[in-house]
Amino acid sequence: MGNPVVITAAVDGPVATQADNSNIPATPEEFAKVAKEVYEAGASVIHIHTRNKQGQSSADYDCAKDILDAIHASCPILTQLSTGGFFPLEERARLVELKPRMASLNICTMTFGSTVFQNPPDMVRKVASRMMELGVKAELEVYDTGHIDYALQLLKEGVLVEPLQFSIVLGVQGGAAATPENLLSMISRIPKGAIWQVIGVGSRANLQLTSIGIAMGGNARTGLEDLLYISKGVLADNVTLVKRLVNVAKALEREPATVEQTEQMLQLPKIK
Ligand code: KMH
Ligand code: ZN
Repeated sequence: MGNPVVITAAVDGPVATQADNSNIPATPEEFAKVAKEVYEAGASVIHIHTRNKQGQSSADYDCAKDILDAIHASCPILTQLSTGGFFPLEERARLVELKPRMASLNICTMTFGSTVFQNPPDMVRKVASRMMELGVKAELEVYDTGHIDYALQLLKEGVLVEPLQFSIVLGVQGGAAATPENLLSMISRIPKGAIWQVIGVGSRANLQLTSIGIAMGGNARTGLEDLLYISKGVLADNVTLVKRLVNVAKALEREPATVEQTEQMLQLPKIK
């Protein structure tokens, strides 16, 4: 079996809480436990949104540090810290100082469901440059075709480095809808040499679109950030979602990438 697939587990997200799905981790210990479980199930990357000890979304530096430290002590999974969410970008951006191997970078302001996801251009440039200085690889979350063009503009300006690492996010209200047609259109616009994964938001979209992405040679993400229910009325959990995606990959004759393979495939900078 050739062409390994990088599987990312997005275990919590910025919005839902344990009241919505009790399988969402809240404390550092819970993050560490789920990290080990998804790692053993085949994920090589964990995408994390910082939470305080009460399990609420937070941009607190110390809370993020505690979560990262607990995960790093539990298993070798690569950590990707989110700079997304609905706090001002100045606050979210501080988290990159913790030097995770990767951090998300949302490069455009947009409507996001009933709220506004604020990512002002000058601040985005600052965060991108700082990530480059620290050796933190930017995971570029793109929600529509224009965001890919904007990433190329930032590359031209020298605040991003190749290979660009795109996450094609489909299914956010305010971004492109979760359809195979939109996915194909977005993939066709990814520049040669860039790396990409599929993020499908919502129960049906998640399985359908990540499967198409894997079949087309891309990487894929799943987890409770992207869907809370595995099927109608049935709450999901992170490990089951990762196992399901690993089974899809294997059925398509691709093996989940190991941590070492992922470091090479994503060309992650050496730890500084
Ligand atoms: N839930 C994602 C689609 C990020 O992690 O940087 C949006 C998000 C971005 O939270
Ligand atoms: Zn996220």
